Amino acid sequence: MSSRFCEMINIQYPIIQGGMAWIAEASLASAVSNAGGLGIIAAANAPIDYIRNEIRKTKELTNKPFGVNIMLLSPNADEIAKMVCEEGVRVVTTGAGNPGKYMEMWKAHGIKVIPVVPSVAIAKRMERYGADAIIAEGTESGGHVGEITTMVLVPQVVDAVKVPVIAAGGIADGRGIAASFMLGAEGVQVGTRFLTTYECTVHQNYKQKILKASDIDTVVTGRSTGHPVRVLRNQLSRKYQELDKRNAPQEEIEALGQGALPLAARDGDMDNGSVMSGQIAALVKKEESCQDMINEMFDEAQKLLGGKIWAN
Ligand code: TUI
Repeated sequence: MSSRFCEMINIQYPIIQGGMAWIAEASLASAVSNAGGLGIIAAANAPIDYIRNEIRKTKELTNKPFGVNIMLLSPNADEIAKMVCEEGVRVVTTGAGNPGKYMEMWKAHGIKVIPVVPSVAIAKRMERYGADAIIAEGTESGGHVGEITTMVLVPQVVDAVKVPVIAAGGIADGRGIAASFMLGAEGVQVGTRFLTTYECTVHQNYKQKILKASDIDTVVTGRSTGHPVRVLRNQLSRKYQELDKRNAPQEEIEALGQGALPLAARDGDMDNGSVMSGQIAALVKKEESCQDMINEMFDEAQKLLGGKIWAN
């Protein structure tokens, strides 16, 4: 089994923690990195100084590699792209758009760039721009999603590019890791299962909603806005669905989403907040430390694969 990805980033286990908006900050990122994975701080729509501070805090909490996820729909994306160079960040993952215009600057600063992509065409384009690895994210994921499932997307992206491919979407245990490797991935990105770790600072109500979720509890809202988002069903998702059904104006739909993420993640409002989650939430059954979670997942994957899939 290849450990090309681990060697590239200098991590022990080939697992990236998803850049969950309003959730993934210094506490979670440093815990994942200290456990041997790649912890990620989500820049999302946050102000630049907030993110800079999270980066500095993470550096105090770990001396292992960590990264920053830049959500390209953010009005601050240009500023954040420059700031990560100033702060000496070693790895950047990107989401919700094309990072092409920043690539040269990031490469010049020695940053490893790992874009998240929802299709083969975008994966090929990212490799041409100089991506060091590609995260192929299936529609099972939480948050902003594409159309294609992980099972279908990953092997096609593996065939289309030479750089390591990281599978994302629907992975929450050792079986998911083993399956991803069988599809040709050299690593996984996991979001939803990290939500219920002790080090994840998301509101306790959010954790409980993940722990109680069943297989059919997520829905994709906002398809008509061009930014479809997978969330756990609640009062807000039902409002979205009503607006979608009667072809409400874009502005009305987008207004509904304003502030909905922090409302769920920080204030714990499970009715009016946007509770982003992957379809795999039902497989998440307990709260635990990041270290225990990662060890358990990779022990199981190793048994299933009959060999090690990581560096040391
Ligand atoms: O980005 C994500 N997941 C996210 S971002 C987010 S914050 C948000 N909130 C409200 C509305 C929209 C976003 C929550 N979850 N995943 C990675 C991802 N990237 N999924 C899809 C894409 C993507 C889409 C198009 C990547 C590239 C792309 O390229 C378009 C182009 O122009 O080439």
